Amino acid sequence: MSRLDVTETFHGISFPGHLHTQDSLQLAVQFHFQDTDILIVSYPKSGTTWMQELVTLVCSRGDPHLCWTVPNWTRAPWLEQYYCAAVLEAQSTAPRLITTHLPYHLLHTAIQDSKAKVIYVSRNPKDVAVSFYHFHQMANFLPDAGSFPEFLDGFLEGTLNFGSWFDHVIGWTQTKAVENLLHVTYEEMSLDPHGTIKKVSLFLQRPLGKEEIDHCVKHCSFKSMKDNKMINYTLVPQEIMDHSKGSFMRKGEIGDWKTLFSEEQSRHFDSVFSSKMQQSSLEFLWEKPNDEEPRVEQQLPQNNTEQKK
Ligand code: PPS
Repeated sequence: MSRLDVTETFHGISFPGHLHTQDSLQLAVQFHFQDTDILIVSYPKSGTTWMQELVTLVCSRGDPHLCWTVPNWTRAPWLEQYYCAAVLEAQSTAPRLITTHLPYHLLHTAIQDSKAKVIYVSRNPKDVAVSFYHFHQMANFLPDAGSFPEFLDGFLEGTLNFGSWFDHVIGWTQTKAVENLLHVTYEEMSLDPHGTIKKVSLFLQRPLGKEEIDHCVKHCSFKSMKDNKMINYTLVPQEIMDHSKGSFMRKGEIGDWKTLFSEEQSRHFDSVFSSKMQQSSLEFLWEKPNDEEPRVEQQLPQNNTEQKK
């Protein structure tokens, strides 16, 4: 299946036709979750792959064997991609680890009565936009990104592939969206890997010892993952992902948006953010705390997320 130039539009959202079909999207929204399933949910470029690695390691108590021998799309397939059903069918052991970029409003019917454990991963949307922009340069299954200002407009308007970041985050993190949901941010994974792994392991009811947590931290570090072909997408043929134009494991930093955003773009982004996130009760810690007070984007009541440390 190549279909590099095909875009599938499903419920008004564009998806790359290379891995998505109308059938695969329809199957996803009707999926029957098992109570033992673990579902990683994210808007693209928010730390999905990192969480796939982290959860794989937590489930193996820090043993990297699976991470080094099985590609991430086989051990944690994307629910909406065409090969998912076959991969899950071939798996005999629980828990099934499944990934999705679908927004809540498309998946809520399938997930609402399930006891599956959902881990929602979010990231500073400015960093998401920059990472996604660079990814468009190398991923031949995504449309031409255009200039960065054009791309940023598309991001803010929600017209890029996978839809609106704002709808995605608001939908999945609203109160009682899902019974068992843990919200983890890219930033806390970066700033407090030990604490994050402990938190994820407790959520999955697989508490780990200190040494096991140390192993998880080591094997899901940026450096370790960048060198691991099971997760760095170098197994994907050049005509699909052009590695001469960039790396999937690109920088792995907090705040890289500052390299591309102008001051004016940043101000505009902040004002769109404030207006679109008015109804959200999330608090975000997006800057590395130094001597100053960390920058908190919004301070409203907390809902079912657990990202305050
Ligand atoms: S995708 O295509 O949606 O699955 O992409 P996703 O995995 O969500 O996001 C890719 C970005 O995550 C960074 N990444 C990491 N950063 C720090 N540490 C680790 N271990 C790590 N693993 C992945 C990856 O480099 C992409 O971010 P950018 O900013 O482009 O480097």
